[in-house]
Amino acid sequence: MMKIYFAGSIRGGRVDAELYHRIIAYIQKTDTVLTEHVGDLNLQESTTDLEIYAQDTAWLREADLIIAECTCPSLGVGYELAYAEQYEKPVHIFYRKKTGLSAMLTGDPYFHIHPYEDESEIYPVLDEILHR
Ligand code: 6IA
Repeated sequence: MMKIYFAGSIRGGRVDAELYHRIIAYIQKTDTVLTEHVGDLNLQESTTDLEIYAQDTAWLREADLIIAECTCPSLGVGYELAYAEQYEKPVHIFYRKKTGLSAMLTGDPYFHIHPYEDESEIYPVLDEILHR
């Protein structure tokens, strides 16, 4: 069982929260998701930003790999991806082709980037990433 850090926008906007929820549930069929709250449809303010930062960076260091959905731009997710690269964790990024993605991600050959048109394309790629 791998420990997966799933990254998705929170304060950047919750338009894709349901999509995050479905991706997380799919990963959880075989693996552990450290960041289940990212797909929580009723996310509540519960702790301080200082604690969030300390917990999330600890989870990033603990994770076997990072999976991010980057269609909705998020400063926090961008920060997490750079942090994961510093710790040499494999990073897989999904985004909807029509919205485009920051050149700071597409231009960094370290990242595995998976553009898609339809959500159904995500799941077979996840199967490969998770060695199913
Ligand atoms: O800049 P953003 O908020 O969009 O950053 C989103 C990313 O930062 C996610 O991938 C999370 O891992 C992390 N993150 C941001 N906020 C939180 C949070 N609570 N709890 C855990 N991880 C977070 C924020 C409280 C919320 C109700 C606003």
